[in-house]
Amino acid sequence: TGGPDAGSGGGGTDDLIVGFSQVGAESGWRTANTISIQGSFKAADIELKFSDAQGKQENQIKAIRSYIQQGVDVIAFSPVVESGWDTVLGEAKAAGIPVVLTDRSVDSTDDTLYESFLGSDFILEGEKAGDWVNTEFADATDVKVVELQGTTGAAPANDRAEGFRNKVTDPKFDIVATQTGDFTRAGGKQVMEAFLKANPKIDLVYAHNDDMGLGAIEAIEAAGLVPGKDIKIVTVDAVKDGMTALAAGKINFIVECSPLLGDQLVDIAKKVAAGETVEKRIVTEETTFDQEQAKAALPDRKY
Ligand code: GZL
Repeated sequence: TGGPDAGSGGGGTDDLIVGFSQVGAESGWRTANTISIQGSFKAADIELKFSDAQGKQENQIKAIRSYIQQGVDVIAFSPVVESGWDTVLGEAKAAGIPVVLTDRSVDSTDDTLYESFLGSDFILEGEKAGDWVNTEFADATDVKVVELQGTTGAAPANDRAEGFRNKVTDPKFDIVATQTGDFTRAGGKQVMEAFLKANPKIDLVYAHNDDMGLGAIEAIEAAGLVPGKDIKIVTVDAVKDGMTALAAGKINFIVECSPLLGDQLVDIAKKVAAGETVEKRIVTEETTFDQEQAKAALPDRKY
């Protein structure tokens, strides 16, 4: 009893237990992210306790408290919104359980509350979308823009909005409407229907993810307009359905946001459990796609 293999926790990967709280299942990106994380931990033969919060912060807080009670070795999660985590992360710290952030971050000023944040630079993603807009509309004089924002309060929504506005500064661009579609296809469709009713002229849709862009396509077509031509669309993620629409000419540009964080999370969890220091911030590598690049990339896309 009590030997190194007696489930002492952190004694080695074979008895390592990690608790993960996932945002939900709101988009194609999220599904791919879940598959990546579950697949990587299975391949590493590390026990992963996994919970889906259905997009509710209180469910994530409950899950984290449960992992603390269970005495897992590492807690990892993707915070659905940026704020409101200091108390529960303080409880994990008091219990001596290290925390790793993936995908989205928190706005806690106390960065001892987590060991590492692995995820994309969402401001850069917004800036990449803005750069494309400036090029695409270089010769235009009066561009009416509508924005489908991600989940209110979520880091990708806040930062993709900020990054876009860092770049799209010429007064010829007029963001006539902006509203959250909650990162879902249904949300994007519903909000775009309202935008179309309220705005006689729309030249561009900036959607914070592919799923809302795909919903906007349905609304645009239902209004008898041609997406990608009458109304141009730029989105973020580059999941298979988005890339298919891009290759078909219904979307004009996609900024990639990689959901494949599983292997890196396994590596961080093992190091953290072993008491090794890890990089505080690990930025995901990702690119952008135009319509031609999407056609070429589609056959090899894993998600
Ligand atoms: C981004 C991730 C976002 C995706 C959406 O890293 O948090 O949440 O862009 C997903 O598709 O719903």
